[in-house]
Formats: sequence, structure tokens, C-alpha cells
Amino acid sequence: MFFKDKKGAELSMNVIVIVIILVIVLVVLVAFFLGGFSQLTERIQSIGPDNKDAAIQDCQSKCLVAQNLNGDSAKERSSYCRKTVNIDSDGDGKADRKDHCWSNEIGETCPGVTTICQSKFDDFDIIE
Ligand SMILES: [Ca+2]
Repeated sequence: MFFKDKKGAELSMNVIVIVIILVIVLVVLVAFFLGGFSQLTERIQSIGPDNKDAAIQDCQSKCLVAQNLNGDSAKERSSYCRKTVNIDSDGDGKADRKDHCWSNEIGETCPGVTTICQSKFDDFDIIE
């Protein structure tokens, strides 16, 4: 051995103390990250509602595009028909419906297009 007995014993005591401190720090860090991670996934899983004014404007411009498409099937596949907006209908801050532009919540009907959309899509779908 390199060291005398006493020095060697001191050194291994220091190593043990450092290892114990490191383990404690590691456990605290892991607990911290796991806690933060579960909060994060919870936040991601609950979808916030979309801005309704922005959604209405988007519906209006998508309507103009859809009205210029030729044929019912093209209108049916338009982004006006397919767009959905996350709506918080009970005011708890979490979206609970996916509404189409012409639903009662958004109310952007598109003459000549909405009835075609309604043959394929419901006005809204319930989330969860
Ligand atoms: Ca809600």
C-alpha cells in the first residue's frame, strides 16, 4: 500500500462521506425531476382553449378559399371543413370540445360550403 494505515483509513472515511452526500443529492435531484416531469405531462395532457377571435378570423379566410373550390368533394376536403378549434365550454380553463367553424360556439357559417361540411363532420366533438 502507498499510505500508512491511519492515512488510508482517513481517506476511505472521506470517500464514504462524499459518496453518502452524493447519493442524497442524487435522490433529491431524481425526486425533483420526477415531480416536475409529472406536472409537465399533466400540463401537456390538458389542452388549453384556443383564442376564439383568432379562430373566427381563420375560419373566415378559410371560408373564402373553400368557396372558390370547384365541386362538393373539394369543398368537403377544404381546410374550412377540417379545421377544429379547442373550446372551453364550461370555463374551467381546459378545452373540452373540438369545434368546427360553423358550430354554435364559433358561428362562422360559410354560404355554399357549411352544408357540405355538415354532411361529413359533426358540429363539434367532445374531448376526453
Ligand atoms: Ca372545460
